[in-house]
Amino acid sequence: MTIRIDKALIAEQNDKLLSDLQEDYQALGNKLARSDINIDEITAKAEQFEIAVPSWGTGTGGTRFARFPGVGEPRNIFEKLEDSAVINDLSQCTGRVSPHFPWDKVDDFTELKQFSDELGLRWDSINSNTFQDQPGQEHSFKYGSLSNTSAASRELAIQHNLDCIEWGKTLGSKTLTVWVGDGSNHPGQQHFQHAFERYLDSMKKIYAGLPADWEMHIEHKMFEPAFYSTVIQDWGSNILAAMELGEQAKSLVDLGHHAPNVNIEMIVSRLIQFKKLGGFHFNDSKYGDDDLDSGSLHPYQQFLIFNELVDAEYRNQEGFNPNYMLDQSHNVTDPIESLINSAASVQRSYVGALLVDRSKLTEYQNSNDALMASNTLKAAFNTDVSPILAMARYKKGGAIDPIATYRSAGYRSAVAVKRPNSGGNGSGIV
Ligand code: PSV
Ligand code: MN
Repeated sequence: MTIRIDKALIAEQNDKLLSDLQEDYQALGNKLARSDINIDEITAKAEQFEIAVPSWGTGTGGTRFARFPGVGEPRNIFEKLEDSAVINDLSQCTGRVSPHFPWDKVDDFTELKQFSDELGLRWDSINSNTFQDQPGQEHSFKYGSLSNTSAASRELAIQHNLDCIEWGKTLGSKTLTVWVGDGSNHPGQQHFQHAFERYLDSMKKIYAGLPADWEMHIEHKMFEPAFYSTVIQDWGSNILAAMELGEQAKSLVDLGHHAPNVNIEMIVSRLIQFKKLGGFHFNDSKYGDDDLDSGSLHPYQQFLIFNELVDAEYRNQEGFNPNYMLDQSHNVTDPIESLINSAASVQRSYVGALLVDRSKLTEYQNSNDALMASNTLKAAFNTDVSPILAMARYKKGGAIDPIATYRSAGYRSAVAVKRPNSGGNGSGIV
């Protein structure tokens, strides 16, 4: 039987916090009104904000050294969905789940769709996986998948992506996300151009199987598992591939997949300009693809990305409809808490960016007033929008304080009883 957070408990916890929230909301509303901002309009936008949860993020992650399984972690896609429902019940902005195949493969996708419907969840982008071999796999991906020198391995990788599209159709998804770890560890190991040609050739075959109302999102990553060169290592290779494939192919930006100090918000702007921004995998990092909780280290970078996104939204930029998703590895926290916190952190960046005085910013940019342009962004970033986020959750039936409510519900210990420690969650080290 599915365990949910009791609605009565959410209401009871909210009752204790509501009058303080109303006071804080009123105070923030008065402050924003002085800048001609209507707080209720901002809250209405916050209510519409959605970010998907990665199915694999609900399990405990690990490093290449070890994985320490969490208590009561989900053992299959049905249990991952149960946890996702809890996250959404409390946060009210994570109604979609992004699956990863074959990790989440089931025999009966109609049954899976029925189960997600019952939980009130929808399906986000389908992630294919050709970065590891499956048991008994006939042709290995050890030396790459879509760009492998072996035609048989390439065919297998192409077919897997086509299968993902079929499974996604049953689930009601509209996007296929393709990330490959193909690359090399030694200078000279791989002919750069030929590997990219083979990749494009394979991708064209997948693209040909894409339904007309689907998009294909290409995800680049600078390094890992390949440590010398990676076929789709940067946004340059990414957009080139997306342009070569056609309109339905777009680039996906995972925040942890760039060289250190790269200006990600500017990459976002370029992709928006050329109608190639497909979506995001949000996370944070200090050294590499650390997959830390969103906004835990660089909240200003996250805000600056949303500054570009909100700017495009307000300009009604053609072809602008990016998909937001978290892609994190939770090694030392309860994944449910991390995902709730991270979704709220990304939502905070969105709401903060809505507060930027854009006409003033344009004036300062045009008059080359660098200091005031920067201060205009900082004024929005430094505004504590917590009351707006809490009010948006409350109005949608979520928790004013989702972490506290989750902890008082005792969900983790309740599911631990029916989910004995498996030692693994099927997703390996993510
Ligand atoms: C690769 O590091 C990545 O960011 C891709 O999105 C994968 O699908 C995901 O992590 C899980 O390994
Ligand atoms: Mn990713």
